[in-house]
Amino acid sequence: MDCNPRLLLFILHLLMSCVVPAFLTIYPPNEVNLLDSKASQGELGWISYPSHGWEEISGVDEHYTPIRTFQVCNVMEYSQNNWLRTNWIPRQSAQKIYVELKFTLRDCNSIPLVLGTCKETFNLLYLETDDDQGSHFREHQFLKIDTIAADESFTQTDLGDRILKLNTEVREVGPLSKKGFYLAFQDVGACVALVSVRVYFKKCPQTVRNLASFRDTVPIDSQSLVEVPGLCVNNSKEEEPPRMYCSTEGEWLVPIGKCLCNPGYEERSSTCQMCREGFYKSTHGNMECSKCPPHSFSHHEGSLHCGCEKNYFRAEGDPASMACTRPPSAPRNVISSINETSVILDWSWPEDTGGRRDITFNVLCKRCRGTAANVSTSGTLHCEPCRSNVRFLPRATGLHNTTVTVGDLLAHTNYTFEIEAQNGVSPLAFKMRQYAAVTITTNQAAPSPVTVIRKEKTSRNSVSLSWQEPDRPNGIILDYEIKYYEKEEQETSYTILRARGCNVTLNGLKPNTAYLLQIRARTAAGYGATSPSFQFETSPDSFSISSENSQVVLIAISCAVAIILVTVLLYVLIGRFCCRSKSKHPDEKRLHFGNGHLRLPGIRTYVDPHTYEDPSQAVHEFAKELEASGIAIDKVVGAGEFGEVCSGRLKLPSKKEICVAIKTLKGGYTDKQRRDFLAEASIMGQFDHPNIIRLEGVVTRSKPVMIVTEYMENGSLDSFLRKHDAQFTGIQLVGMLRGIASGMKYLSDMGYVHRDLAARNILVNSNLVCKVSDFGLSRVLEDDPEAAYTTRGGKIPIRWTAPEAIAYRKFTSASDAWSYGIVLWEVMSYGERPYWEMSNQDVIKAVDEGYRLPPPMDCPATLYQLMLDCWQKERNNRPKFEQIVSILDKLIRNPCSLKITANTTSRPANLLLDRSSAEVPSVGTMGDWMDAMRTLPCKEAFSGVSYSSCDTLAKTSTEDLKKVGVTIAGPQKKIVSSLKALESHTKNGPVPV
Ligand code: ACK
Repeated sequence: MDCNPRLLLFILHLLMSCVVPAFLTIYPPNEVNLLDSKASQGELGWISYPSHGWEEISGVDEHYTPIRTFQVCNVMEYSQNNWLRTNWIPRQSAQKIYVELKFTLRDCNSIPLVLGTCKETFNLLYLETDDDQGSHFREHQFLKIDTIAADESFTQTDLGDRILKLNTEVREVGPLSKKGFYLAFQDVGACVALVSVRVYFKKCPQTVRNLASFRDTVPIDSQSLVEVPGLCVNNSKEEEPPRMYCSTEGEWLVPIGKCLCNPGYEERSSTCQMCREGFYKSTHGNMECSKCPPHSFSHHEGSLHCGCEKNYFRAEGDPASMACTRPPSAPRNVISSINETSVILDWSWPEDTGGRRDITFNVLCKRCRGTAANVSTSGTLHCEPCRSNVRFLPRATGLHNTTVTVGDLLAHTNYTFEIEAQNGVSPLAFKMRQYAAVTITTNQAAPSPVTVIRKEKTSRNSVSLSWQEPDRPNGIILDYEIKYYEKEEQETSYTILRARGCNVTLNGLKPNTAYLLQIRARTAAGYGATSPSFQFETSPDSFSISSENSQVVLIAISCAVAIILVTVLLYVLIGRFCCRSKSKHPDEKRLHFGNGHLRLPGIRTYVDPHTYEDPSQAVHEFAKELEASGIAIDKVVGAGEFGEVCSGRLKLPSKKEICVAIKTLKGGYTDKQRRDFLAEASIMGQFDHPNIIRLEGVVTRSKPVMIVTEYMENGSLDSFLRKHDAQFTGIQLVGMLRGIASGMKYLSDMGYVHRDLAARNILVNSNLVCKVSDFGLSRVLEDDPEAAYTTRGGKIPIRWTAPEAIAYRKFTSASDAWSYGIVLWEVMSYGERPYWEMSNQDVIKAVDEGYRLPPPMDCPATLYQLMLDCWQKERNNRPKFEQIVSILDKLIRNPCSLKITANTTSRPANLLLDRSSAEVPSVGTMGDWMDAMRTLPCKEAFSGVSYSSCDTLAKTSTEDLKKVGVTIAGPQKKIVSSLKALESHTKNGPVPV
């Protein structure tokens, strides 16, 4: 085979041009080239010595871009020493340089007939100089960098195989100190082609990290890192000084510190850019700009915060991320319950809280001239701020709860309370102030206690005392009650005296004995609180009775006592006989002993007008005769037992007009009808209480005969509740119930039994104040509590009446308490009919067997317990109205207690469940029940519902109903009641469980 080296070289050359690898022309950004042989299009002009050694050859790379290569292959000849020297390369800022060689090298074994001179390495050398020395070249000046061997040498020359391997070797050189250097390649007999030579140094390229920009940095020496400070990009601020380290490998390491975009700017592609319209950023930081919160806007780029829409505000301290808010609307449903000279105001949260939770309430008190009724007619009252000594509990402003108690008001005075809801932005929008107002008239109040008592004169058997009138009499003092007893006897027996003036002499006292005494004043409003106990002692005996005389004295005393007793007995008998035959007068002073309760002379007692021989006398005794010309009838509002009920206006002597209700007696009446009609006025006229309908007067001297009462804007309670099903808060309902109980307490204190207490006989005014009305059926209690008055055949409202009153006409305040329990049930069920459509006979039977109405839906457990207490079979176990008022007052003071509902607590076993509701027909089968349900307003909710058994159906709760879309309380109630009925029916058949 021909082994001519020239031929080999040619082959090599051919191969070279075909196998030039894909040279990368894009270098890493941290490498800065000082020399790149590939980049040169023309001759490189390197020095080759001797001239037949290294040869410069033109070729093309894979992209057919011309490149310059050097090759040598004098393998057939001995003692080769071929040098190739680059041009002078300026060092620039580099201290350490890298030399990257790409070359091919022929495996000596694969060259046939070589004479043992073939080498497989070549040497890389360098020479530092401060200037270009041109063609001046001295071998010995060069320092060796390394001997370069091929990782892969090629063996085949067959062109078809194309197995030439390109080697890449990189060598570091440095530190360099002179301005430039040369590289040299020494061949000592190898077959090598130097395809490319690249000389570069490394640097850390300019970069932005954590919004700080770092400049191009060249590492200083091979050991240490270079610390480089960063500069915050535009529109950003240094949070912590930014720094980074540049490694000798040209890599940035350990970024420390950072910059934050200014307010109004956000980070985008390592820069701080302005927030877009509709967005804002209020703080430094690298978070994104936020969208403007509700009710705010930003019309510019780079907004720090968003402005509020009209009528919306941001309170100081509201974060920029919070929606703009507005003042709340006025509180709703204000109710007032007046107790003498104090009033409890309750209200509901405003419908619109303005988007905030920091709601508080302020109550402004104004004292007004004119009457509350005047407000509705003339629309104005002359008001001035209340006196500073009016007491607010807990306080007047900044209230967090929806209730306040206002005390120390003047008796018989009109007040207006403005209740305003405020939130954090209210001070910014004072023009948008909205408040709810309620106008009330305080009642009479009992006098304050007597505090100063003096002893004037003392003897063996008597003492004279005087005292000062109470500080706050709150009206004209009718008399004083003086109670005294021997100190040692501890009040087990005591004596009561009354005095009109401020002094009294107590006679018949034991000598040398200590007594305790208490005084209380009485006005038309009743007794005030008792004074603290006052102690006095009688003088000692001046003589003692001898034992001989004692028997005589004892006999004499016994005789005297006997005579007195006989006289008193006769007096009582004669008195009783006279009373029966005489008509009674309201001011008549009587002693009542009933239920252990002592009613003392002077306490106003109800007088039954039927006991008057001439009933018209009773009317004029208790009711004011009005001029018909002063009454204007506006419209008919309903029908009463004796004629129409109208609304109208009454002109008062002061020329002011007030709204009134007018009951008329229809024409063609009998004498008895007239008497019975006017009896109601005679009864009503005796009462004066904020929860009893007030009689304005009667018209009896002209026709039609009329009874004129105050006007109650919301009509009767039962229809009012049905109209406003599920619309009141628990506390409002309790407020109404408290009013009714307070009115009933007043009636029972006066000895009056209503007999027809039911929601339909309670009237409601515009302030939700409930007043007891309808005194038609009522009768007075006789003095003896055991002697119940018996009606002759009158109609009895069975569902509302206590069993003993139905069975043997035992009407008492305790039977009124039973009716109150039914009213309580009516109120809590928003006007549901008690016992639904059960017949009267079934009701009597069920109640007699011990069954009771179930708790209305969502009824607080305490109220249901109160109902059950009112429905005690044993009437003495039922609560007195005074106790009912106090229970309800406690509930009002502690509204949280209303949250526990009877439906969730254990219920008594004797609940009467509805079997035959009017709207939910009696249930036969499951299918019937479902059909019945589908007639309700929420039928769609049921159309897709299927229940596997009556059991699951009957366990359905209000929550379950809400889930299927029945959200209105009315239908919910009916459905739940019906479900109970179904449960009862399926478990027990048609008999109540
Ligand atoms: O529910 P109401 O509208 O309220 O229908 C009845 C009707 O007359 C027959 O009693 C209404 N009514 C009775 N007294 C008054 C009153 N003082 N003020 C307003 N409405 C009254 C009652």
